[in-house]
Amino acid sequence: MVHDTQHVNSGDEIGGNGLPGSARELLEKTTLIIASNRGPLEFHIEEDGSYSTKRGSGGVVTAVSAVSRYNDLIWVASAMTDGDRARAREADEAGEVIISPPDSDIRLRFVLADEDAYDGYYNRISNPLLWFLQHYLWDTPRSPDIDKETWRAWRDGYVTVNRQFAEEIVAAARASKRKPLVMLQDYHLYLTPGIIREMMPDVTLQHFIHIPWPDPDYWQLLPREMRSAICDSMLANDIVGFQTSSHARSFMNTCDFNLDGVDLDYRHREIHYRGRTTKVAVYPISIDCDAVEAVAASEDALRHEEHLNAFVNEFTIVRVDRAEPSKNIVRGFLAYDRFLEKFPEFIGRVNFLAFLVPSRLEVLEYVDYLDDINTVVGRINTKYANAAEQDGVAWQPISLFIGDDYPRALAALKRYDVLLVNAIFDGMNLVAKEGALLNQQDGVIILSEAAGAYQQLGPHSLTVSSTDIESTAEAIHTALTMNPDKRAAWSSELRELVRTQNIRAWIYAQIDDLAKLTTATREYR
Ligand code: GDG
Repeated sequence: MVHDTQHVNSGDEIGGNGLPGSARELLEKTTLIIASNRGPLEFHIEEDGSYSTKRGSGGVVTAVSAVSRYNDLIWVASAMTDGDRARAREADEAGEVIISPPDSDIRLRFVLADEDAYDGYYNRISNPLLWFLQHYLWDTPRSPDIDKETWRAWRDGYVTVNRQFAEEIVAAARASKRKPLVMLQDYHLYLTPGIIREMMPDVTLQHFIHIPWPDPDYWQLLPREMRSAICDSMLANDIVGFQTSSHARSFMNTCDFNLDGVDLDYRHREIHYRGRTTKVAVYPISIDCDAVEAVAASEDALRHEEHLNAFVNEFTIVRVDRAEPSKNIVRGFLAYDRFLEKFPEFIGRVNFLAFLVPSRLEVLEYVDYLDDINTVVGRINTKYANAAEQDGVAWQPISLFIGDDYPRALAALKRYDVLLVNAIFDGMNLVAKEGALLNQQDGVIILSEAAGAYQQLGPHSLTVSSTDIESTAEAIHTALTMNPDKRAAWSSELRELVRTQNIRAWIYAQIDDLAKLTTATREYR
């Protein structure tokens, strides 16, 4: 097993001031253009017609803010709210290339797609087609059906919006006096680098993929025209980054499989294609420890923690996830049921608290999955309805907390004896890192091998195969009966690892690699 931790700078190397000198020098000479489907902030229209803005809480926004003081930074993103769209139109009419919202250091350029094109790009191709493909989620005898509508969504949606992204990025780049450095995010924008490269041959392009990259055989479920276009465009990047080394390797193999004239250099993780070299790198994403700790210590979280006292038991198992098929929530409950069957001495002494955020309810599979979750929880709770009492009332083995409440989720992470993170295939699973940072019980993490976090946290966690209900039940038992010294040692190792390999380390490692690349090619000199 290859552990990729060495690739990311440690907190100590980064030091108090942060960035290595060469990387800082690069940032001072360039304009960093970050492009992602969802932007770092949203505009809303108030009753008096004025705009208010709401900043997103995602880790990437925090990471980028950490480097923004060295750089002339611009974020290119889809206009998603009515306020975004109105503000984008206003900017277009006024010839305002970059929007600088008041009270914010973020500067923006919106991509304003027409409704139909956006629907094809987002609701038909990105989610679910690419998301399902990249998480190996298809029940292949039945799905996907690539039909006339899919092709229309590809040509008039995905291709169109990716072109628009490229045009807006190039417009932002041309408006800047400094050299542009473009960092693209994720699966919504696979065709964007190829178009940018045609428009600006000398630009530096980097693309980070937050989700898994499956093997070339599985990519064959997508028509050749689509997958070749994706690979061809991705190789217009100078660097393509992944969460794990296995995703990186699969990407290299997928390019080789789908394109003619590809030359792979596994030793240096490089792909040579059409006279260009693309470096393939591994940057496991992480969390903003200070921000996570601040939310966990907030009044809101403390209030939730108090409320959770009524739900914890002698032993408490927690999971925190979007209600998302790739997270493997149903099998987690089946494993818990099996654990109670095999080890009946735990009946009445252990509670499973599941904090689930409803997600993508416009996609049928997600609605069905939420139904499956409710059904299995109902069945298990009914099965044990008269099995034991807790504080004088009937014991309930599983409590479901459904809804969007981040402080509550973090409050729960402080309290687990076991955190179950058993994703089928996943990018990183930041929840595992948040748990490692916040937990106050020397809790044990059960991690599936195909969760991205496994490569870093695996050595100090119990690991399972995601489909193996029997072994997951055993792992729950092992965790709950583990020697306290071992629990304490693992917890402290994990906390230390997350503290040093934090979200700043993630972005600094990328900028550092870009600096090495531009030095090697004598660009920006
Ligand atoms: C994608 C990839 C990759 C929890 N409850 C609530 C809430 N959370 C937070 C968690 C965590 C985040 O949401 C979920 O992050 P994950 O990494 O676990 O999963 P995805 O959402 O699937 O993220 C994934 C990630 O991108 C980053 O690259 O790791 O593999 O799939 O921080 O604590 N957030 C809100 N309300 C809640 O109730 N708003």
